[in-house]
Amino acid sequence: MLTAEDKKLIQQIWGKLGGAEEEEYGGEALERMFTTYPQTKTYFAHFDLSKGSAQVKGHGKKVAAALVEAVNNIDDLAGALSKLSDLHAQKLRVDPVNFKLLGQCFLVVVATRNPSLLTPEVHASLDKFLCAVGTVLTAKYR
Ligand code: HNI
Repeated sequence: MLTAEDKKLIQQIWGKLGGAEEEEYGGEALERMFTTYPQTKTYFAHFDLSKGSAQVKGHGKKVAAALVEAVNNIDDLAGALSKLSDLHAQKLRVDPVNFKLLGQCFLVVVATRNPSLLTPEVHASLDKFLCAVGTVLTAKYR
């Protein structure tokens, strides 16, 4: 459950990440996920997963855009992510454990690029937010 304080911190940090760079966060998070947790590559067998892959970058942009959409609709995550929730649950069938892995990688990207912004409080709120997104994307599994 995201508190009013969590929402404030999440919207603030997102405001500070910066547009162009933000797009790269998704790609870097994916690259880290594939390298650190190679089992996640099974879902992307049809992708070129080599270092610097344009396909991974392009997919990262889509993931980042979905996260921005979620931040912009933080009071209605289920509504904002409804279509993606259908896709991940009914078509892609990604095991829910993988959302935690991608979330961790995303946090590492934010941390390495913005060490001063990721205070323990922001870290905690961002972690809750990423977990909430994962919960919505896997809600229709049951
Ligand atoms: Ni995910 C497609 C967003 C987690 C595997 N995913 C998408 C798309 C978005 C997206 C956006 C593109 C939809 C479209 O084209 O209409 N994915 C997100 C978000 C998260 C997430 C916001 C969590 C923060 N996805 C994951 C995880 C996995 C995953 C953890 C597996 C490890 N996603 C996929 C796959 C596709 C996908 C596979 C289809 C890719 C393709 O283009 O074929």
